[in-house]
Amino acid sequence: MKTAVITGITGQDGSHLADLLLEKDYKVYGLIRRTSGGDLNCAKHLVDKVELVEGDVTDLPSLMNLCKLAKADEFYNLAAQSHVGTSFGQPIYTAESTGIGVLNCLEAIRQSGIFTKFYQASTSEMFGGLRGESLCNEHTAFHPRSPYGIAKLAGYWYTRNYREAYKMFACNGILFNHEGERRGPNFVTRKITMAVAKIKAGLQDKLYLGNLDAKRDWGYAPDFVEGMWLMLNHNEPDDYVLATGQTHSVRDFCRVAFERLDMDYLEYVEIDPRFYRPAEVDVLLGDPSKAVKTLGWKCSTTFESLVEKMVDHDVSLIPDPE
Ligand code: NAP
Ligand code: G4F
Repeated sequence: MKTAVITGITGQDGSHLADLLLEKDYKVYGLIRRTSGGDLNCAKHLVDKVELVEGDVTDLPSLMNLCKLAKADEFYNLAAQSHVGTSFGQPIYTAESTGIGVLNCLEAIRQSGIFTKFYQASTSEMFGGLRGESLCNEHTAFHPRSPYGIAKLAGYWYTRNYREAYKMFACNGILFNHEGERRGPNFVTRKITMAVAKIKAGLQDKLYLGNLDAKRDWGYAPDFVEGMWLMLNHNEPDDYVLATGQTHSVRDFCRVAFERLDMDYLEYVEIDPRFYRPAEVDVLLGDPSKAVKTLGWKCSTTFESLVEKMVDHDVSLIPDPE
């Protein structure tokens, strides 16, 4: 039986990854933060299936404790302050959790002396958008546009440095946006699909958004966590882009989501400048050819079916008026 550690297990990706590793018969340890409310968010269904250990990626001793306890074959670092907009308001905390947190994980593994493969949740935000090229791949120059993107870029380089300096099996997954039924409510896709369900049920009147013209390469989260596992189970450590190779605007997402319930987004969506960002990433579009060719990775979900799955799920959460 293989053993894995997941930081960020209460989030969208961490919970999907835990489901995948449990299916593969792994023993899974998840790092959780102590919160006043004790809410496990997306990990509620995992309580009896995985070992949950309290700690924080900003706290090296808690990570060393976890490494010694788990003696893991694989360590997936998914913990981060992951909201780009929030990172402008909380840049220091974002640097500590999203950037230095990666260094803490790598040091904890190195100091434990146990051979553990490491996955770092890097991001397309490091590219900062398309500038001249038609899509981004592993060779595209980075130009982050937010404190989040900058912190992630530090994490990317820490990971590469530990691979080169200490011969660690350490990989960066440079993942483009991926969404789904467990997406946090403050990310634009879930904010839209939750609003669509509530508006249809008469529980909400309007949906207030920021930049409708931003374009993202949106895939389905369960496809992407499979790619994380493939990276750590390849024979050589390396860095890979995971993306769908298609891009759509926030406006496109609204149109398809409202149409799913026979509504016209133009009647409900209003602009609130509070949701604009001080610096925007206008267009993201990724080229996953390396992961497809080398790892056999594929994404199975189209943009339209992603939107439909999310809307249908949020409709199912609306309580029956009876
Ligand atoms: P998410 O839903 O926001 O989950 C973030 C997780 O990190 C939560 O479990 C959160 O725990 C945990 N966390 C935050 N700060 C922490 C800290 N200081 N110590 C320990 N845990 C902490 O994010 P996601 O969408 O699943 O993304 C997973 C990772 O992939 C993130 O690193 C994100 O930046 C990166 N990424 C995501 C995407 C995407 O499109 N989803 C694309 C590229 C990269 P709490 O529940 O306690 O808050
Ligand atoms: O859903 P978003 O907040 O995701 P964003 O900024 O692309 O970041 C996500 O994907 C990254 C990978 O590329 C991850 F690294 C990161 O952790 C996160 O998962 O915003 C998407 C777009 C942006 O252009 C934003 O300006 O939607 C635009 N937008 C328009 N109105 C909005 C809103 N975003 C949010 N969150 N809320 C709005 O009301």
